[in-house]
Amino acid sequence: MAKQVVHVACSHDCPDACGVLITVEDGRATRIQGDPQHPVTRGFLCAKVAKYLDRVYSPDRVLYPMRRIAPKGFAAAAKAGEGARATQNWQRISWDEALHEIAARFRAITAEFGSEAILPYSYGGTLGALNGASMDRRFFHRLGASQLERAICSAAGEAGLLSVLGVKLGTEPEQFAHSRYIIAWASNIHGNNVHLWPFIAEARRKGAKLVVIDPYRTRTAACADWYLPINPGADAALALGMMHVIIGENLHDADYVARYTLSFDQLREKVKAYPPERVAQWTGIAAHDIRKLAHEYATTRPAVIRLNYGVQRSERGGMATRAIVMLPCITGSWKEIGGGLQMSTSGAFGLDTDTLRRPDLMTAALGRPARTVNMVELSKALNSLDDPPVKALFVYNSNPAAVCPNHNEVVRGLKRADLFTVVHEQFFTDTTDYADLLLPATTFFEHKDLQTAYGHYYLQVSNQAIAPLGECRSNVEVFRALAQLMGFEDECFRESVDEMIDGALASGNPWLEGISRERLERDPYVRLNFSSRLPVAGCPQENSPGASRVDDANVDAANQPFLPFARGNFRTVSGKAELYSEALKAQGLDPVVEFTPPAESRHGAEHATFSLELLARKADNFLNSTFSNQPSVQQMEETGLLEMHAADARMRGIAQGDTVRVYNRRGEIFLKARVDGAVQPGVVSAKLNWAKLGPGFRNINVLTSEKLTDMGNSATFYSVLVEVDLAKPSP
Ligand SMILES: Nc1nc2c(c(=O)[nH]1)N[C@H]1C(S)=C(S)[C@@H](COP(=O)(O)OP(=O)(O)OC[C@H]3O[C@@H](n4cnc5c(=O)[nH]c(N)nc54)[C@H](O)[C@@H]3O)O[C@H]1N2
Ligand SMILES: Nc1nc2c(c(=O)[nH]1)N[C@H]1C(S)=C(S)[C@@H](COP(=O)(O)OP(=O)(O)OC[C@H]3O[C@@H](n4cnc5c(=O)[nH]c(N)nc54)[C@H](O)[C@@H]3O)O[C@H]1N2
Ligand code: SF4
Ligand SMILES: [Mo]
Repeated sequence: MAKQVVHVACSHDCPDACGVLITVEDGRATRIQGDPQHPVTRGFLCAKVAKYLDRVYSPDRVLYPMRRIAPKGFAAAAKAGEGARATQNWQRISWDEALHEIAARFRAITAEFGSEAILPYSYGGTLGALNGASMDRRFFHRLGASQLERAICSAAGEAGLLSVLGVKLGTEPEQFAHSRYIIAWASNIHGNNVHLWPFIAEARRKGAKLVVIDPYRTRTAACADWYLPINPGADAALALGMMHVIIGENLHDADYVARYTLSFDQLREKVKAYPPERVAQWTGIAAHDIRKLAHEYATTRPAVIRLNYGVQRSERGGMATRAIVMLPCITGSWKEIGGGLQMSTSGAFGLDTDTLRRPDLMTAALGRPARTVNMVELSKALNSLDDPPVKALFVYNSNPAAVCPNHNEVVRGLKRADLFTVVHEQFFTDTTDYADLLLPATTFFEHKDLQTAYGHYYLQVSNQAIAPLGECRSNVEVFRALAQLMGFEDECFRESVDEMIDGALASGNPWLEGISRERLERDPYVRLNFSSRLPVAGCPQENSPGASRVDDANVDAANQPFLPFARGNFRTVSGKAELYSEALKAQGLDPVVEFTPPAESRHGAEHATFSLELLARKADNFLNSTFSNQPSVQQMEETGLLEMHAADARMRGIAQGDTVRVYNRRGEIFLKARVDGAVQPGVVSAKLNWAKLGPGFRNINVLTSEKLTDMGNSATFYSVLVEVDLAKPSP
């Protein structure tokens, strides 16, 4: 029997980008395990991906192209009594037929409304560099389709981080083992970033303290040395309060500040307005605790912050991130191994994204950049966008009918009979219920890709382990075939996967020096080459206006700890950590930093009507909406719950297990009350999953809004006010 072990990289939207080994026997995957040789992910997988064979070989996979032969919508499917698959709604067709129909419809729509009436919609189904964003972008650029602003996840935090550092770099996970004080700030480590935990555990064995700042008592909070529940959206106030204490008591690193930061004096003035007593009222954290946190953070060395994206899913999330990122810049903890901060490491990879995505094809096609539609505002785009209206939607790598805010309005748009919707998917998701044409997609077992990471600095080639199931095709192959049918002659549409990987690696980023596809195929865990010199002029580093300076400060021997800002090297315009930003001022924002409570919060105007702050969180065992339909994973995650505090429950006559109605102006959902101490008074929490598997075929996004954040135009999933009533007592 032919048996081999293939190295792949998990491509899910997760900071860890695990090294994975798949045993393949006679063409069938028979075992999945973590690659013990991967220096960060070190041989274990999260619980959901450990069950991945169930996903790949699920009887529920979409395996063939199909055409809808029933009305759009889940109700239609449910009535026919077939649950999620509803195969009687579909007629199997050939790839040829499907692709010809798409090409014909795209041509007709372009002729009548212009090419911008076509909207691509994709996000984090796979983060592989090729299947995430390459041939698809080339295709839509060449077509002249509307551009999608992919801001649903991290854009506010990125804008906040970049406003101070100028680049998305941070402390590498391995260094957390050397930290003595670790703050997990809006960071659900056991749920969303589990491979960081062993490094934290190692640090704690050596005496480090773990502090968790989160309005939800996560598993990580439960095992922290100090858990600080914070009111949602109040993080900027806390960081400002900490800086008030640190600067006020001269606990900052005056030398580092003088050398490497811009406009410290303005920050010093600003933080005077945030004494701990004032900050306590916003954050719900006692003034003496704020003082203690500031002291401990500034004086225990090295101290590191794992900042995750929970903070920035809030109306003022950009400014909150900015405030927190200033902390290691004033304590100078960037100098120390095990110091600094990590939010994202993705800025180090510097692949040649222009070569992968070819934005020049769009300007060539239209003579200008195409209009931009923010993916957070899909409901508005489908229901009210004009000139031209959206007439065709091509969804891949995403499940908007589950993950988009203001679900009811999204569904109203997706139901439009005149909207031509194509969905390329692995499963019969909430979104496929509104597709006219359904195309079968491969999993990361079934195609080759190049994998970066946003939680460490290792690059991997993910090999193809098995042949595609049924007639599944990868994103790259679908858009390559469509380009051919549309008559797009450009050479780039004929490139092979290997040629695309080679092109991505040939960016000139010095940290990729010596890293070729061939080397990655031999050596599955290659760390970026930080021994190489800093980027020099012309290097296509992402968002790095200051990258033209040559500096020797980062010249570490290979495999030495990477200290990106030990001697400055910030990639801002000034080359310093910008505590004052002209760019923010130009946007009408505070150029230093400030705190304003979110409108949808306990300090906002609507609080009189809807008095509870909802955290519409992710599930530890799902990945956004992915996995929520997989029986072996469902067993690990209880859904349909509203977690609330005993005081709020009592006030409403609600007891554990009762059915409650959770509602606001946007919608309502019926959930089961769970009174378990996970949240503080005034806060409730519920988790994301597939809508059609939820009570009343809805999910928590019926309550969330498409309001955008202060920076980055991102989503505000964690700035939501609701009210809760008793609907039906438990029997
Ligand atoms: N198991 C699992 N892993 C995942 C995902 C998943 O769905 N499940 N999703 C993946 C994706 S797409 C991403 S972007 C990353 C995101 O990973 P994280 O950045 O960790 O994102 P969240 O879970 O949104 O938020 C983290 C924590 O912030 C808390 N939080 C909410 N509001 C606030 C606030 O105002 N202040 C503070 N201090 N904390 C707040 C939440 O309760 C949560 O525990 O995880 C990835 N990994
Ligand atoms: N209430 C609430 N809503 C949220 C969030 C939250 O915390 N709370 N989190 C938000 C965040 S951070 C994010 S990133 C978004 C995530 O939004 P999405 O990226 O849409 O997330 P998923 O639900 O994981 O859906 C991805 C889909 O891609 C499919 N897929 C996987 N691989 C491939 C492939 O190779 N090709 C194709 N064609 N399809 C593939 C999967 O089967 C899956 O259905 O959700 C956002 N929505
Ligand atoms: S989802 Fe994250 S933790 Fe799980 S296997 Fe993939 S990369 Fe690793
Ligand atoms: Mo995300």
